[in-house]
Amino acid sequence: MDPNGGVMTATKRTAVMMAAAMTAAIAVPISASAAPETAASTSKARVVLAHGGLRDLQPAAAGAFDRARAALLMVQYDGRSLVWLQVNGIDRSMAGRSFGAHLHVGPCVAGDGAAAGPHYNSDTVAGRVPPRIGPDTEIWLDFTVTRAGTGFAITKVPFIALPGNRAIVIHQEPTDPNGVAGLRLACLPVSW
Ligand SMILES: [Cu+2]
Repeated sequence: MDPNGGVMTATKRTAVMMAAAMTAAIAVPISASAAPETAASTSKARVVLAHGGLRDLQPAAAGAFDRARAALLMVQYDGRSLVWLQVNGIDRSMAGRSFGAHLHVGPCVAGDGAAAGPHYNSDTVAGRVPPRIGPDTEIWLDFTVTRAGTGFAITKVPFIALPGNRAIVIHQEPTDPNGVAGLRLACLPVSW
């Protein structure tokens, strides 16, 4: 209900949705321990948050992400996922350049890019052969570096990634239509 008695505007609706997402994020630890299970809880959103300094996957050379930090927010609901990635502290000489970033199945291990394994692909998980590769079956979060040395990406996918110790990997190049983005530069661990 709109407290002003009028039709809810698009701006208001967006604000309400964002507030709901933030409330869900805050509510997760509380509802997990306190709230009794109800029928409605089956449609509850799960919120995954990860943040911290990026781990260096190319420690032998100085890189643009050596001082970077990142935050990832993933909201899983109704068989879908909304994912936000914010990267700060990127070398400002990279302004205007775009980098590929994806959710990979394996963990984020400093100095060991291979440990992250392949992209998380919902077709692969479902056993579909061959798997379709694209922004609907994988979580792609390519970003372009701003003059302030930040990057931001948002994506929505029609699946919920299974829990695990996983990695957001940042690559040297933008993602091409085959999902290829070159050298693995840095990663952010994400577990749920
Ligand atoms: Cu990748």
